[in-house]
Amino acid sequence: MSEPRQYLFIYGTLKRGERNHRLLAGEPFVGEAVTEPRYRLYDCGAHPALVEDEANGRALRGEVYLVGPATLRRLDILEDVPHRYELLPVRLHGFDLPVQTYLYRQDVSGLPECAESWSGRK
Ligand code: PCA
Repeated sequence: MSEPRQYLFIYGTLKRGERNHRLLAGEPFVGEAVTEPRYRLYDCGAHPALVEDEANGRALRGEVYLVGPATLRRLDILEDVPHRYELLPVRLHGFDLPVQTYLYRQDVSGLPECAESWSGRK
């Protein structure tokens, strides 16, 4: 049996118009999405970092794709899973199916915070 496709919420360099978007070529775009207000987004310069903050989080904007296993394997390498990011469930507003995102696993102290979304086109 072939591995199933998975819903993936992306919020950084994988978005449309950003530098790694080509890695999602051919994967179905599901729609724009907003997280539940339980996360925070920081700017590492070349890429953003999404972390959990259940008590004081914000609603963050991104895009959802239905991604196949071969693409997910390539993305895991790009995102240096499990050292820099880890693929974990994320809660999106009004989206009740299981969806994952690349949560940042490193220290964000001292990084500037993004309000609700990140752009690499500074
Ligand atoms: N790439 C992934 C995680 C952060 C990044 O820059 C994304 O776009 O969601």
